[in-house]
Amino acid sequence: MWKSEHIETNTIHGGKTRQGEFGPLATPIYQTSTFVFDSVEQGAERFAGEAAGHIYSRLGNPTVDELEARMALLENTEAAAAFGSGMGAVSAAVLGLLKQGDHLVTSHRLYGCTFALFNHQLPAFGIEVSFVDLADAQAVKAAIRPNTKVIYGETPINPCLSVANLDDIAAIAKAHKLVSIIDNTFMSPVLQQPAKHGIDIVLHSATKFLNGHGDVVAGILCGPKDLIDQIKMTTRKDMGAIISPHDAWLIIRGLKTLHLRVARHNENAQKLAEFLSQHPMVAKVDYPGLPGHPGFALLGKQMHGGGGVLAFELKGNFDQAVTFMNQLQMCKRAVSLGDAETLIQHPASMTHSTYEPEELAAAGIPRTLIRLAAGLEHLDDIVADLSQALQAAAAHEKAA
Ligand code: 3LM
Repeated sequence: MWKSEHIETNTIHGGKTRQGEFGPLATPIYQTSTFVFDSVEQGAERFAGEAAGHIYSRLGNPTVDELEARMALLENTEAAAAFGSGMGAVSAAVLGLLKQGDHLVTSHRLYGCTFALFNHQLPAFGIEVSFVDLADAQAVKAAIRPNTKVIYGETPINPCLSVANLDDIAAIAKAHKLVSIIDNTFMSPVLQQPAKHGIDIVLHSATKFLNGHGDVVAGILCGPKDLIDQIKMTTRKDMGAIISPHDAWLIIRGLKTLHLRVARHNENAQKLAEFLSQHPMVAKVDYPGLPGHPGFALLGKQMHGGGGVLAFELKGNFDQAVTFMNQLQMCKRAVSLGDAETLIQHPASMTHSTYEPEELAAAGIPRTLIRLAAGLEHLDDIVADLSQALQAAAAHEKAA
C-alpha cells in the first residue's frame, strides 16, 4: 500500500488497493449490496471472522475500504470507518462508546444537530452530558466524574470559530483514561491532524471539504483499530448509517484535489476576514487567522491556517443583516461549507436552530451572527458581491 510523507501525494495515492482485473487508474465502484460465497463453509467463515472477504455492503465494501484506508493515512490513524452522513458518524461513535449511566463531557458550542443529539437523544438513553467551554482546560477537568467515558469537541467550533487546545484535551483524556473525539470538519487533515496531538478519534462530516463539490452527504471516523472495529461491528453494523459505494467513490475523487482546494479556501477566507474587519458596516469578525482572535496563538502549532470559514456581525439591527444576505447575487444563501461556491447562512435560524434562544445566549452564539464559507471563486468577485450587499444594508439603515 502506497504511503508518502507528503499529504499532497497521500490524498491521491494513499491507501490505494489494487482493484479489478483490468488495472484501472480510477477506483472501481463496487455498486453491489451483497457478495457471493464459493461455498457455505466460506460464507460461515467470513461471518465468524475466520476468513477475509466481503459479505454484504453494510458490513464492508471494496470501494468504501479504499476511502477508509486513505482517510486513516491522511489523519495519521490506524483505521477509519465511513458513514452515510456526518451525524451517522457522530451517533455511531458516541452510542458505540457510551452506555446507560455513562457520562460525556463536551463543548457548550457545537454544530446544531450534534448539540441536539447530545442535549436530547443521549439523555433519553440514560447517558449524562456536561456542556463546558473546551478552551478552558480547568473547566474540562472540573466536569470529569467517575462515570465519564468520552470527551467530545470541535475545533474550530461551528459556527463562531472558537478554538480548543488539542494537546490539553488529549492530556486530560489520557490522565483520566477517557476516549477523546475531535470533529475536524472545519480544518480537514490538510490544516490540522488531531491524532498527532494525541486525540483518539478524528471525525469528519465528509459532506464538506473532503468531498468538496456539494453533491454528497457522508461522514468518517478515523482512530485506533480496536475502537474503529468496535464501532464498525456494533453501531455501524446494527444501526446501519452506511455510506453508499458511489458516494465513497465521489469522495475518493474529491480527495485528489483536497490540498489544492483547502489552500484556496483558506487564502480566500483569510483575505475576506481582513476585508470585512476593515469595513465600516462590520462590527466583529470571528476568524482564527486574525491576530486579535483567541485561537491565533495556536496557528502554526496545531493549525496550519485559519480555515475556509469565518463568522461576522454587522453594525446595526437584525433587519439590516437580513437585507445584506438577501441582497447577495453570486454568493449562495445555503448551509454547509467546503464547496466551490461561497455559502452564507444565519446560524441562529438555520444550522443552530436546534438551540433554544437561552441556549444560544449561554453558548455565546449571537442572533446577529452570519457565517460565511469561502468558496473557490476569484476573491475580487466575492468581495464585489459582499460590498454591494453591505452597501444595501447601510442604505436600509438610512431609510429606517
Ligand atoms: C453546516 N454542518 O452547515 P452531516 N460536524 C460538523 C458539521 O458542520 C456538520 C456535521 C458534523 C452543516 C450542515 S445544517 C442542516 C448543514 C462540524 C454539518 C454533520 O451529517 O454530513 O451534515 O454532518 O454547518
